[in-house]
Amino acid sequence: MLRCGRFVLPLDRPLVMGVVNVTPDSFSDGGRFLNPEAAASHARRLVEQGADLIDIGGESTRPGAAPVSEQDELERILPVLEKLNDLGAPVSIDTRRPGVMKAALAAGASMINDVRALAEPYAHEAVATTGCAVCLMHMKGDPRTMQHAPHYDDVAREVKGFLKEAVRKAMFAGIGKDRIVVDPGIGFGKTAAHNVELLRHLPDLKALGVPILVGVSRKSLIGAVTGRPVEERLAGSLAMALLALLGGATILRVHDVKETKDVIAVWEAFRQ
Ligand code: 7PJ
Repeated sequence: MLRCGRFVLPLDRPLVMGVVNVTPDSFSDGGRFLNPEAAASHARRLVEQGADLIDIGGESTRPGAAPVSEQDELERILPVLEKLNDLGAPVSIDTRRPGVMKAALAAGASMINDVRALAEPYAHEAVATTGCAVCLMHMKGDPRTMQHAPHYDDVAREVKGFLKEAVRKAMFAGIGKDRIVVDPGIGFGKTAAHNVELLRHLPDLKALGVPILVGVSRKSLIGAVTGRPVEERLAGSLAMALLALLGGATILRVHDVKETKDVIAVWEAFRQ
């Protein structure tokens, strides 16, 4: 099980994390849920569709995205969080900033999803003193430049080594293993070939002894493989989600919750 603030999530079946972006510039749904009311009702709809947790982001991390100020990030996230206190499912906040982590956790968030794996000063402290869960993700470089010719000698080994060290640091800071999730960071400083290689080596990450979160939903990887624009990547995303399950993923971060639940149903029928 995963300890996640006031929630405890079972891990005997795969979980779905539904994405709600409150950014004007996210690649697949940027600008749709900038209004807190619209964002909150989208989160509720995703939970009705079967999302086990909701991930809210106020700073786009898509390739080339410009950073936003901490103030702007807080102004995007906090009004949505306030409206979701009775959601009945944990809310994760996608942020790299310790100040945003603290404010969000105080406002009822149950998980921190950090694409920088708590690299900023005081990020470990912001998380350690609470009971929230944390997702430690691998990223090479930063969103502005990460897709400029990323290079690895052995991508699977490098990512696993990074995540192992990130888990060690988190535990050293006092974050219990039952609160930690790792993520290879599909699309974050990786070519399509790197991403496929990582998916193929996903079972290697099981040795870290914590749940594996994977996000492929609508990503450019799906575009590279299928040749489809972002609004036509559902089928490719679902097929890739099934491959992630096959590799041992326990949490799928997706935009299309209802369809992904069907993939999980197929997977459950197959594996039993
Ligand atoms: C991911 C994420 C991911 C985690 C984004 C997008 C780009 N957080 N935030 N893993 N992707 N943990 O939604 O496609 O793959 S933003």
